[in-house]
Amino acid sequence: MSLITSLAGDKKPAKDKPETNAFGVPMAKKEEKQPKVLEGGSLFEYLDADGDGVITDEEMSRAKEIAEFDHKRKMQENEDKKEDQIRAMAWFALWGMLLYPVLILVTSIVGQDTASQLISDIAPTYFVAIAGLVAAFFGAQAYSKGKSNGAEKKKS
Ligand SMILES: [Ca+2]
Repeated sequence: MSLITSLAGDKKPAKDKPETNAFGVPMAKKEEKQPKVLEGGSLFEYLDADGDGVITDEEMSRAKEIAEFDHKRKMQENEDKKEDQIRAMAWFALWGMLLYPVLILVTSIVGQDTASQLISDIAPTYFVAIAGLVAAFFGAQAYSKGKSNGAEKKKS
């Protein structure tokens, strides 16, 4: 009995002594269940939507949802702009095709025979290139339309 108590007594003071690291500096006691605190000026302060100083799980997940939504909207806007750009380009190409013979006519009427000859020489290349461009445009349209239709059908 006495041996047991003396052993226990020996152990106790060692436990109370502050723990030191390899350099002999006492380490701060680690308290269990310490609340987590954001550092000052943290990037994630905005997550505290109601400003009560606590970032709840709900606030965290909501912020994630909002971020995802913003990202999706940005992507859609980008896609929209891209489509507008391509459409404008296709119109420009079509107008060019339409006005090309007129240009030849105008230069020949004005008397710029060399110019009209040069433009006529370029015409075959030009028409093939533009036809390819417009065909690619309509092809891409049909493809993406079919793809989005397919996705909608899969959803429903
Ligand atoms: Ca909060």
